[in-house]
Amino acid sequence: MAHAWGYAANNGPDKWVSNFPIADGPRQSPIDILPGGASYDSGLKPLSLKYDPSNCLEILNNGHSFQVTFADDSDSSTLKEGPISGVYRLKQFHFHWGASDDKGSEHTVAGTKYPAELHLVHWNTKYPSFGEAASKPDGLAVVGVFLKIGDANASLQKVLDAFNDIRAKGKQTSFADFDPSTLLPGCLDYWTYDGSLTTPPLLESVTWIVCKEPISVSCEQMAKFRSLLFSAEGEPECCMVDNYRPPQPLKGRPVRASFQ
Ligand code: SG4
Ligand code: ZN
Repeated sequence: MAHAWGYAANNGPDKWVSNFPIADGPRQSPIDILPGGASYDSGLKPLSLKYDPSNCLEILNNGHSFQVTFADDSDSSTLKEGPISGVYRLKQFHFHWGASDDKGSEHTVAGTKYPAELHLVHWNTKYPSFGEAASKPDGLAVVGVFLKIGDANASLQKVLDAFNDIRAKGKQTSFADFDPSTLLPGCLDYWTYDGSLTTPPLLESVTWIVCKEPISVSCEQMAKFRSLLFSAEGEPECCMVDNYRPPQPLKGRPVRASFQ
């Protein structure tokens, strides 16, 4: 990999293994979820999500995606139960999306690709910080939500309306008083499996919780995602699209479903 990692031909997912050998590891993400291959586990509890909009801090273009970051110095925005034990704090949420509506999600369902996927990233408070948790097998829990073309999504629009201030890599602006639970589907049935971060350093520390029910996004809203840039101000403009990793080998891992 000649350059920093990215999603282009010369530094994209196929090239990551040269600098990050764990890319070929035993619990990599994302995966293709085969509903028929997932086993219903009656012991899986419903997700308990409690988010405080006052923890919402800022929105940032990091050159790979954009993310909305949260104050994580108290237990006021947390994920509990579901497949995890203990208390996990919300750190940030971000998205992955395609250059066109026929691709963009990281997880797929029996080969079906969605135009985008939302990730809500939480860290296990049995560790002192996100940074420490990120390298532990039970350190992170990411809730994934598919976006499907349909009605415009009013909650998502609040996020997209901040894009004019974060068009280029490295740009950030304050983003206050947003409740991420407004982005969740009505039904919180999920699949869960042990996996990894989907970007370098690809650490195998993520309990993945992928919601069965997608949320809606309009074609116009998808177009707005594609108005962001991978490039920094002053560099040749390069649209932020196709910032997803394709499915990785399951390697015998169980995928469990919270629903029948
Ligand atoms: C995106 O690039 C986020 O912007 C990153 O957030 C995130 O890295 C990365 O995806 C991987 O996360 O849920 N897709 S994922 O596995 O959360 C981390 C930051 O760079 C470490 C903070
Ligand atoms: Zn992600």
